[in-house]
Amino acid sequence: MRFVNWGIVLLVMIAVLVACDSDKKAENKHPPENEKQPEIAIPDFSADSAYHFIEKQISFGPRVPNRPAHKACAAYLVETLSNYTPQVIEQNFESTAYDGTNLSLKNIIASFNPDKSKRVLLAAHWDTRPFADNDSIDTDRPIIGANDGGSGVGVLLEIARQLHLNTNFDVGVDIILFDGEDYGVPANEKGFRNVPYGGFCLGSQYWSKNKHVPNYSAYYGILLDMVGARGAKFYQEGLSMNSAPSVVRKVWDYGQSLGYGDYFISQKSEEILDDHKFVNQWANIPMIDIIEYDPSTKNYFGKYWHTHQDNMDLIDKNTLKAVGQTVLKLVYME
Ligand code: AHN
Ligand code: ZN
Repeated sequence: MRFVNWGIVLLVMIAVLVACDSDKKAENKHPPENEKQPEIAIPDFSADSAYHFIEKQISFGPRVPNRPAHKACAAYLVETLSNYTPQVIEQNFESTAYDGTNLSLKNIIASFNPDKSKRVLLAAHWDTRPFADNDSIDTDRPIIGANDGGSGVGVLLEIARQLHLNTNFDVGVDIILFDGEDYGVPANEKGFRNVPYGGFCLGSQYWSKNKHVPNYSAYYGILLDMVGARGAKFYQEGLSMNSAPSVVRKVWDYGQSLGYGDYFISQKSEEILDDHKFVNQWANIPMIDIIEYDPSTKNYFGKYWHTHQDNMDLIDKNTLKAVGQTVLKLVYME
């Protein structure tokens, strides 16, 4: 009689059983289209609330660094975020503006699920431009920045409120409000040609070299910039597509599937210098930029951009809802 190694027979049987079982698990992870997916409750983003958060910011006046309104608004932002999480950090620093002015700046960071290692970073700039360089009148007066400054922060404050009310999300979330984004060299200004990055994005440059937590990293990041104007269109921005194409596709897919296809346009746009550049290239965190883009205007943003028209009249709750609900879905699905 031939020798049978029962040990090997047993091992083969176990291997077959294990393989069958993991096949089943794989099936469960990807149910066929017609099978119902387990429902994940995604909270309703309140555009009314986001709108209120924008009104509140502009009630302080232009949030121009070194001015009292900037300081008062920072206190309001810290206090508001502290209602939603105990983890709020104020990162104070000094930076030199393009014209040599010393600026006292503050990045504000609010964290949710601080112990989770898988993290999503959501950001916007909270400062506003010191001049209306694209306007035809009062060009040296600061803009109120309802959209450019106010809108991204308004959406993020409402997301923070939802994260506090509905804790059934698995990922860690860090909300960073960058300062000193919009203190760049005025358009038509002939001097200052050698200023790095035109003097824009001072807060994200500082944070990318001095993260609030040593060795901090995130799975990916999303920057919101000018996300509240009536009829805004969001194209797939060049640097975002080069550094985090899968994140861009996921966001645009969610946006379109939620019915916001008029806002999320599946076409690539020019590369735009914005805070995500430094998060990508200096902090090595893949970050996309959801930013209004209008290929028909010469500066690619709306006609209101860096003018006194950037006020509450421009803000549309439907635009805030489209962006806010899409980003909120992303967080709860991670
Ligand atoms: C520049 O103006 C070079 N980039 C757009 C960044 C920005 C300014 N976003 C809002 N204001
Ligand atoms: Zn701006």
